[in-house]
Amino acid sequence: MRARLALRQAGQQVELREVALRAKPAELLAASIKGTVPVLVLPGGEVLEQSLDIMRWALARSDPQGWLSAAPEAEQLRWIELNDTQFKPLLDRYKYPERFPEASALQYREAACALLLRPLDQALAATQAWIFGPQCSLADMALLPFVRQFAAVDAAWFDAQTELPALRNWLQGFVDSALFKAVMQQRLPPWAPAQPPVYC
Ligand SMILES: N[C@@H](CCC(=O)N[C@@H](CS)C(=O)NCC(=O)O)C(=O)O
Repeated sequence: MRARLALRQAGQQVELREVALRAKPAELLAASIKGTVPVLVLPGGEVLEQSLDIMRWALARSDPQGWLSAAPEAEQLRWIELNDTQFKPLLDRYKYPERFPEASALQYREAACALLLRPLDQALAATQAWIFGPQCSLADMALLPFVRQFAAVDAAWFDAQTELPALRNWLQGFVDSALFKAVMQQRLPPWAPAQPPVYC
């Protein structure tokens, strides 16, 4: 999702190949043995295997709203690293507590709130807009898809969280945005070798 958001924001057209993770095509594994998505194969043969690298590649080519320059890179990376290395594992545990029986879903949810969502709400309350100020940043777009997933685990609970008003507002703005809607609308069936190319 975040790679797709950045590609679209940057107006970079790439061929999209949807992957069913239960049936990874040989072409995916040939490009990237890691077998995770997303993977971007560049015309020169270089392969980008991390969503964040794809975001940066796209925005380095065109960044019409200045996501990269909205805040110093180190400050943006602090939020992104917290999300990717600590919040994402808690999100997985909150989503699938049966796979992680060491704690309960509610304990994982509380840990995720304490780690990321409350600090994020405070940052957003201070700016009344995006994480760093009036301008959307790479960090906002790198985090939003994960916060959206978190909210969706128990939407009724999330919507009742009056202690996270700025965060809820930020998420709602994203869900309502033309960029998010455009990416969501282009949902594809899994790619097969004979399929004609589909571009974003
Ligand atoms: N750090 C990687 C994480 C990628 C990742 O874990 N992707 C998941 C899907 S969202 C995946 O491909 N998992 C492989 C699998 O479930 O077999 C990135 O952001 O690109």
